Amino acid sequence: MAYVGLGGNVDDPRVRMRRALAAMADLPATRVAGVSSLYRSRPHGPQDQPEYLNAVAALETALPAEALLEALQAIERDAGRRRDGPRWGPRTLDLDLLVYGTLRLDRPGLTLPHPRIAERAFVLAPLAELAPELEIPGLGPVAALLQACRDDSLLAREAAAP
Ligand code: A4P
Ligand code: MG
Repeated sequence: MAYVGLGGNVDDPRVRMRRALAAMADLPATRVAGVSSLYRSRPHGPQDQPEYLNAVAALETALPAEALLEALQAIERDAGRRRDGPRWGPRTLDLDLLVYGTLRLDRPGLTLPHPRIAERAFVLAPLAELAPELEIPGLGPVAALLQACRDDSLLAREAAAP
């Protein structure tokens, strides 16, 4: 199972996430096996930007990790994502490959698990909701990571899915 983090904070991120989920479901040999609730969070990075919405999706896929990341980047582009803004600045749609099975990888274009998982409550909370028993390769159980995470950016869990 692969887990994808969805985030955005401008131009109606909820609608963009819904479209991104539909696009992921359309990828070859791929099924969206589950989606977390939406979470509202304060921005990590520059504070002079709107709140974020975040969620996590579980994908069952036969695509290799590199091909999956490329496909996610194509979906970001289609959502109008511009890469010329400041790092950690506002974005219409950010898709991060959080976990890909038990794979551990450290390549120039792809690190797995995603390097900043453990310090981000807006990733750990939806991930733990979706897969409470998940072991994050090299890091441990998601529930323990969430408990140990001192990030206070998480504001609320919305009732609805994206
Ligand atoms: N890359 C390497 N490993 C991965 C991976 N596992 N998943 C490379 C995705 N990408 C990976 O990413 C930069 C490069 O990382 C890619 O070229 C890819 O080859 P990017 O998406 O182009 O750039 P980015 O997203 O602007 O930078 P970065 O450092 O990935 O930012 P993050 O970590 O995605 O953070 N605050 C809240 N509350 N909620 C958020 O969702 N998101 C960000 C973006 C900042 N603050 C936030 C949130
Ligand atoms: Mg990213």
